[in-house]
Amino acid sequence: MRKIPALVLLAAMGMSQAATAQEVTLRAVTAFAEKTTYSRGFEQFIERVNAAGTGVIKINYIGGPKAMPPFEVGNALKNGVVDLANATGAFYTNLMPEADAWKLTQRPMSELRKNGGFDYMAGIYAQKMNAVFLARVVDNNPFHLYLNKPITKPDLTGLKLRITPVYRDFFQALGATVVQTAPGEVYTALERGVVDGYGWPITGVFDLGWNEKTKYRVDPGFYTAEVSILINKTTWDKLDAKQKAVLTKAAEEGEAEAAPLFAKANAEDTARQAKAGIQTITFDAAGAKKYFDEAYEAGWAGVIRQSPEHGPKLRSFFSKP
Ligand code: 173
Repeated sequence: MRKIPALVLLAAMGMSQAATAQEVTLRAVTAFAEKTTYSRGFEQFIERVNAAGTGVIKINYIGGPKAMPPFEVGNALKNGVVDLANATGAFYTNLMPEADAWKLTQRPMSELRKNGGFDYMAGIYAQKMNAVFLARVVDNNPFHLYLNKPITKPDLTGLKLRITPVYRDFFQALGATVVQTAPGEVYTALERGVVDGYGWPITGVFDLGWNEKTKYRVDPGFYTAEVSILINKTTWDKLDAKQKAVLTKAAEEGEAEAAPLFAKANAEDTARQAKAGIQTITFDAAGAKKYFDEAYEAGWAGVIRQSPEHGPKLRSFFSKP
């Protein structure tokens, strides 16, 4: 057999090397405290990507609010200061007010991915955030109002409440005064009596010790919390098919798990709150209906006010048929 010249062999080796993309490393931040309820889905995603992505793609987890203020995460993602972010729409309404509408979804993500609602939002993410929406890792997880002063009807007049954009229109519609803070400032605000209560989902009250400073939870819950994994679109477009596949698989797994995972967590934290002495405030049937209906009415009015172009479309995609 003819011997292959050494130079040809070397060139061939070099070519095969060039055809194999290098392992890429992505920088990631979360808008919620590390290892707490609303970062857990993202941390699981990172573990999956890093386990499956050896030699292909790797995530460098920079961390949470200690590394970056929660309301800055959207900007950092958009500008490519980070490649991946775990955040809720309410934290980047400055860039994309429509993102806060995720809280109003009354259909599962699997359905929204088929009915055009997801694709519609994806278009806005591309345009306003330079982002690709990979997965919603929090869903089926209602918000509540937590209080240190009792109420007997759906009237929040005279109460000063800690909010994010999630709760603003609703609590104001019921007469409250509101003050926006990051989650990291809630404990101190309660301790100092700066606020009479706060909005937060049913889970995670124990993560930062708020149970120590919380007397009441108002039922029913309203909306459904959304926390999602985003990737900078410029970064995404540079990835090869193999790298995208690793991210997509981990994203699909995380999104599929969210609803059942929170069904269980919701029940566990409801029981844990009762055990910790947090009392439940409920209204009569008419009061409960008024409270719940006002939440959606004020919520959609807020979205439509901030985005007259997209708000009505989102309402038809997201609302219960
Ligand atoms: O209350 C909040 O900080 C908030 O808006 C939120 C959103 C999703 C999950 C948890 C909290």
